[in-house]
Amino acid sequence: MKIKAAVAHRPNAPLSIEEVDLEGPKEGEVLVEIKATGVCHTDDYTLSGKDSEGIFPSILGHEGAGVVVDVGPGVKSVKKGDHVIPLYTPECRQCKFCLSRKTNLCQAIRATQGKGVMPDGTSRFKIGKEPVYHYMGTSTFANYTVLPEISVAKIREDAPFDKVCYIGCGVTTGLGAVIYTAKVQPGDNVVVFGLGGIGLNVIQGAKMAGANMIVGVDLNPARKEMGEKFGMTHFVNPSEVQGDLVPYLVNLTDGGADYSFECVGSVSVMRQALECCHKGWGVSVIIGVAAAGQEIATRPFQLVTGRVWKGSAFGGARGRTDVPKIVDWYMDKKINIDDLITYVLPIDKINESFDLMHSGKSIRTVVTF
Ligand code: NAD
Ligand code: AHE
Ligand code: ZN
Repeated sequence: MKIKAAVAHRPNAPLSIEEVDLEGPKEGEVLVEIKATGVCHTDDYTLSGKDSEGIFPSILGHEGAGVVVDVGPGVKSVKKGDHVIPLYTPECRQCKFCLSRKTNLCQAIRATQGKGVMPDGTSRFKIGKEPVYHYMGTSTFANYTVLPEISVAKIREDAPFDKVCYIGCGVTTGLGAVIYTAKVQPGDNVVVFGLGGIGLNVIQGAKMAGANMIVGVDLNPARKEMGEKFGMTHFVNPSEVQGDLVPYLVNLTDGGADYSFECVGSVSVMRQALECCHKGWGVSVIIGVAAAGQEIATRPFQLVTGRVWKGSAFGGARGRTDVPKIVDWYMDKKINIDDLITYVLPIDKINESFDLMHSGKSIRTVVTF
């Protein structure tokens, strides 16, 4: 079938809106009509050419919501008409990783997903005779996409696509890092670096968990008001701090953070996030994605003296199990998504979403079809 997609032909070039051929779903696959998609910093990162797994030409996008319009042979868990959120972290419930109960990182299709192809090793997208590659197993910058059955979470039908698409990445990543990865407890002091589409959801999660101090750190002064709306108790702009940021934060939190979260993707900020943690027990969670080739550093003494460095992908959430619950939280008004969606644009204007991100004007832009 002919579909409309925003194609990334090469790094750093604007996405090109064009007609693409999409082959129907094969065994174990589903065809989804994408109704809305958020634009995440990770899409921008891959488009920048710094992602070691970035492949061109490809159809980016991993924060979508839509409707199943066709299913391939053998598909049992979803049917035509089901409302779904595509999952870049699938949940097969059969691989060693799923069965371990220790991680959400299902590996059933990770190798082919990282190569931009479906599990059978081929792409469903083409322009003329040339393949166009999938991205993160989702490719939501298209009005139709094909996904493996294990890469969709069925959600309730009354949930608005243009809001719950954000649960496909940013909301779940931020809330989940607090609830599933860190397991923040009432009374904990939390420091969040980077108050964008992810960090504000970390703040929202910390508030839900009953944290005491929720300190937000961002270079953009406009993020203070938004942070406070979501439960931030203290705002720190590093450019306004006299002297080093780390001792300032340790002092502010009476010895250091119980939990810190890095939501920027900068290795120097990752070091600050670890070192502002409390001696003996503070845990720092890396969420930000740093460019290929970058490495983190600290004195081992920081770990010897009890600080813990860990990471979180998709908030540690098991997509098919947890995403429908997070949709319920939104519908029950337990979480606020609406105020974080600062712009809604038609697909033809998707390139403006990257300009809004770079200028610091947007938290999340949602693109509709
Ligand atoms: P964003 O652009 O919306 O927000 C980034 C924020 O960081 C901005 O507010 C910016 O002002 C701030 N910032 C920049 N430099 C800073 C510094 N030195 N100190 C403090 N703040 C600084 O991006 P986002 O969509 O929120 O994504 C954040 C990061 O998380 C990206 O690296 C993205 O790729 C990554 N990410 C990871 C996962 C995961 O599963 N691990 C999921 C989604 C996004
Ligand atoms: N291809 C990238 C990996 C980037 C990365 O870490 N991605 C996160 C999700 S970011 C969503 O906005 C993730 O889920 N990681 C686990 C995984 O298996 O990819 C690179 O830098 O190489
Ligand atoms: Zn994302």
